[in-house]
Amino acid sequence: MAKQAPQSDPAQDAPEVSAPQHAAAGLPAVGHSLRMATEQMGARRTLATLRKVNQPDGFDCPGCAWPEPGKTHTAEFCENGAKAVAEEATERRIHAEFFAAHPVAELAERSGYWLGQQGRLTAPMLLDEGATHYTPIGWDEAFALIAEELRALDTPDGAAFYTSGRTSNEAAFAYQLFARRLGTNNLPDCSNMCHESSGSALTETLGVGKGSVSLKDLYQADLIIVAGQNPGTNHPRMLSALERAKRAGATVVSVNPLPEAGLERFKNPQNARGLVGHGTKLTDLFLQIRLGGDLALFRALNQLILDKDAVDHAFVAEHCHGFEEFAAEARETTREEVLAATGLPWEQIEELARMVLASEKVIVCWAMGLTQHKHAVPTIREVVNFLLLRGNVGRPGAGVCPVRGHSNVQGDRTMGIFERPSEAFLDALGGEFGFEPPRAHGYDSVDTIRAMRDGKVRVFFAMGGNFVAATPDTEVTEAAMRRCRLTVHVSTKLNRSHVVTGARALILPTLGRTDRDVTAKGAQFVSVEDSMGQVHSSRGGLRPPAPGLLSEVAIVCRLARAALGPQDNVPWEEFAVDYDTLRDRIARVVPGFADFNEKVRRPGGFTLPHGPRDSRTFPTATGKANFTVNPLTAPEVPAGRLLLQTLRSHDQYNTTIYGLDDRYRGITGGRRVVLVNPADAAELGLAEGAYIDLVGEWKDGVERRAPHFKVVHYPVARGGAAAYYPETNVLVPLDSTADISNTPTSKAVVVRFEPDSGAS
Ligand SMILES: Nc1nc2c(c(=O)[nH]1)N[C@H]1C(S)=C(S)[C@@H](COP(=O)(O)OP(=O)(O)OC[C@H]3O[C@@H](n4cnc5c(=O)[nH]c(N)nc54)[C@H](O)[C@@H]3O)O[C@H]1N2
Ligand SMILES: Nc1nc2c(c(=O)[nH]1)N[C@H]1C(S)=C(S)[C@@H](COP(=O)(O)OP(=O)(O)OC[C@H]3O[C@@H](n4cnc5c(=O)[nH]c(N)nc54)[C@H](O)[C@@H]3O)O[C@H]1N2
Ligand SMILES: [Mo]
Repeated sequence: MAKQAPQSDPAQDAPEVSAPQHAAAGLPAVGHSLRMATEQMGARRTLATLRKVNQPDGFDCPGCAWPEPGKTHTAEFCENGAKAVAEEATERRIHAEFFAAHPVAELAERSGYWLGQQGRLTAPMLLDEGATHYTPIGWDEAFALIAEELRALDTPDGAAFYTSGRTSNEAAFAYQLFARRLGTNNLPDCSNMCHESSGSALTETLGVGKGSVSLKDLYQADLIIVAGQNPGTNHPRMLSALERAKRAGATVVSVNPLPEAGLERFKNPQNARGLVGHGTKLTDLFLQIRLGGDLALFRALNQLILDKDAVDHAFVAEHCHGFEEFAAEARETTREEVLAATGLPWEQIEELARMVLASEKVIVCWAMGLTQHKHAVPTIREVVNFLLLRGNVGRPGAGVCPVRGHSNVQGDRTMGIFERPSEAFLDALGGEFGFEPPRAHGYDSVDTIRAMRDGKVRVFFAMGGNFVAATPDTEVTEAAMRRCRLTVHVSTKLNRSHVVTGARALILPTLGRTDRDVTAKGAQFVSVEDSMGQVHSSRGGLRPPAPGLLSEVAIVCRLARAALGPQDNVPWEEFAVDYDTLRDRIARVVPGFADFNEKVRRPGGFTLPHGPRDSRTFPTATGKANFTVNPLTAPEVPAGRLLLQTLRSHDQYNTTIYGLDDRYRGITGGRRVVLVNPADAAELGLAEGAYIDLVGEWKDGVERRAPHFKVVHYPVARGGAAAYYPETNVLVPLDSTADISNTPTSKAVVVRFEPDSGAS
């Protein structure tokens, strides 16, 4: 078995466990964020930077995609936003000498945490064929080298262009245009591993693959169900919105296999009561569901609504399609199936149903706990059935709320980062630039790995992200990357994907959100779209980490010119220096962006149109909102095994590790822990504090092992376990993906426990 670098150094990974907390944020969060920020940035830079986060004249927080409230507080950021900012705005630097001192083979032994701590990348670097070290390369030479490798391909489909969700609208638009001018739709993105299931389910049922609510709707809702999401860590500013909703009378229900501190109680660090008091109780009802039980839960609710005939018949008759087929199936649901799949007491489901019936306006929020299962798409379709039944789409205070992850992941998709673009989008793009875009669908993230493994993709290019660490089946993926002719990463920080390379590799450093972006045409700004379809500008203010660093837009445009040649009629040079000219093109290609340059300059930006939300028009195949029939399924777990979900700790941003603590869950000083219910632990003989190996089981019979995890007895729902991503990605089989969306099943891996084989 190939040896892998762990995310944290085994020698320093010594987790300590104390009781989990029951409230999030408050004074400790403020202290924690300021300490991490000043460590990285120094006091003066910390103050100057954090003051500009999410302010109308400042930059969009690179933390998450939660929207900014209209009237911003002086400090519209959160503990984890501050950490994300500090990670980027750090004063540490990686220069060419660093690469001269550290051979790639040595860097490949380092943990992801260590790599990330070395600082911002400052110069383009090349790892040449057979070389042991990265060496400096000029920008033009780097672009010429990529162009040469692209030209050597038999077909443009031999290249794949990955995007992580921090990329701005402007850079994303230029990037997809470049890929399509080259002739490929191979535009995999992080969304494929994230909310793809939401997009698939919502596009089919409502006609728009995005959420239908605004912050105002949350404030007006009677009932908010938060399923499969840990906002205390991953979307801390959402807690302020939930707090405000509660003040206005909303009931909040949380559906999760874990009691998550942030959802239980919130101490708002932006007011005195939150800083020192007990905070606000957020969750009125906690349903501790089994992993993968949500389809059954929503089905049971739907059956209860049908039984009581509490259906909004007028809405269903006017706006929906497929009600009868759906209702016939839902009426057949048996209580036994629901209890087995959810593990919930029936009384709790009835209690939730009573809340639903007492509520006029209902919102369902969700994230990875729903999207990363084999039956994720049917589960989210059932959530839509649930909302449609009582007319909870397209009216104030109600709707679907998939809570996005990366700060511009939604905008990137709007800009055309998609391996399966619509014909309408391609027509508009081709019309604007006078060419025939490729029509064949491209590879998503999982298919890109398969294609690299099979020798079909030979050039892998990544606009941000950390592909080898974020994707499943780490050993398969790393071997696939190594088969490429060339791997290229446009990055702000060093990560694992820079040291697991093709025959040749390039690191192209770039500006981040917090950096000032000045071109020959003066200061530029970019734009992003939040989780609620609000588009606004983002302008960094810090001196860039090195002179001569290029923005993502400039990198794409200069590469495009090098690869497509002087005869290409797209004005790449103009785009690279004057982003207004790019925005003018976006305005003509992407629906909802008319007058982009004018609207993006309004304070707070503008909201994209959304048919279901704005006028109850549903651009689906039937022209109506579609009810769907979703056969009831739940993960099966053989005796003596548990179902493992891979989730985030409080001190990480996806594959970027900020620290070794998971404060709310009471874990400090280490990441190699597995949370197991004490009753399951007793049955399986897993003593608290014992070290074990996690061994994945899947139908292909391949052994996947993650060694040396400490057992923590924790109140997780029975039959399930939890451990951190990306240490556990080695356990997720490449071919174990969600039906329809092809998203890796990161929340459902069958594991058995074997004696500890030692630290790596
Ligand atoms: N600080 C910080 N912020 C982030 C990120 C980060 O890493 N750090 N990542 C960003 C990104 S890209 C994303 S996508 C989001 C992720 O945001 P989340 O989706 O909140 O992230 P996870 O840690 O994967 O948490 C999944 C949650 O779902 C629950 N869950 C797991 N399986 C099930 C299930 O079957 N049913 C139900 N009902 N619940 C389940 C888990 O117990 C956990 O509470 O956060 C974004 N924001
Ligand atoms: N097992 C398991 N696997 C998962 C998940 C899970 O829950 N469990 N979650 C999945 C999800 S939801 C997601 S979104 C993916 C995340 O997958 P990715 O988006 O690929 O991973 P990140 O860790 O967010 O990428 C971090 C890197 O991005 C670069 N970066 C940061 N900011 C910028 C910038 O402004 N510009 C550029 N060019 N580069 C930048 C830095 O070099 C940093 O090292 O992982 C997925 N993988
Ligand atoms: Mo994500």
